[in-house]
Amino acid sequence: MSGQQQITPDLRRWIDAQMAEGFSHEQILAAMVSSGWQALVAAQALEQARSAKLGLPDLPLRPAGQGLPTIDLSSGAPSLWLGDRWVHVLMSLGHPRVVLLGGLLSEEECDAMVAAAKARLARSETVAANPVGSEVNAARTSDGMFFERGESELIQRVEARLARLMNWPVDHGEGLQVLRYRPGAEYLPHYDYFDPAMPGSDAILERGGQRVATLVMYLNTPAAGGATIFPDVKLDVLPLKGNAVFFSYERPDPSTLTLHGGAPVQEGEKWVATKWLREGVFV
Ligand code: PD2
Ligand code: ZN
Repeated sequence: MSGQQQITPDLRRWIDAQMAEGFSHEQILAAMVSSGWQALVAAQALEQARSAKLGLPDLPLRPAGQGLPTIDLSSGAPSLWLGDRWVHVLMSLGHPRVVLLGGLLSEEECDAMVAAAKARLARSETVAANPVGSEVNAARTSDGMFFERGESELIQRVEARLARLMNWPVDHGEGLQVLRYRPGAEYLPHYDYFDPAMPGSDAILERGGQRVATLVMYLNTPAAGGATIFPDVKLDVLPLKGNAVFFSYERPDPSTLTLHGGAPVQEGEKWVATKWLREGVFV
């Protein structure tokens, strides 16, 4: 099939009916793709239906294969309306592309995400003997878990807000990852993109292409330490509950200056939720 398909009223009605039947977003997307819809169009139609359900305006459609996640600061205003919440622009850097945001999540949203993640971290500790599906990451001494995309009303609400913030569809993002750092825990400097030369990267890249941007959201305020650091430009972002740091990388290359890490937590705990954005639909 050539050319971009159009989202028709019939398709929107069909998606609404599937959502009302209780099918998951993943199931609806898979059904659309297997009946011939282009993945990007299917993801955008689903995104529109999801926004309508939340009473939010439609996201502009993104031309396939173009551009990067972008926070539109062109209005020059210090706060951006994301359909359900104002977010404050605290700092913007051109290279590396970094934007620091204030008040992206409410106190209640942070607490609810920590509570939901804590229950799952505790469970994963009790099944630690079974390493299937677990990630071994020597550079990181925190504990982690993933929320499934759209798995709860809270996650849907936050993901829809992030899609608006970064002008990037929900389906082009991985599920939110939550990390808990205890005192002394850290994340050594790294790049979030996948090194295409690494063995096994083909399989990773098949699931939605490269990572192109990261949003780290702070779910609490540690008593001391735990900054997100960008050593190339000597930038330290102090973790404050509800705030977030966004950075994007147009190619998987150190010239993006997006080397970053989590400095050791000195006192208290640090909780973050990370959203990684992919070039294409992440499956
Ligand atoms: O927790 C952080 O500050 C941090 C630092 C570096 C998180 C990530 N990377 C990440 O989730 O990729
Ligand atoms: Zn990282």
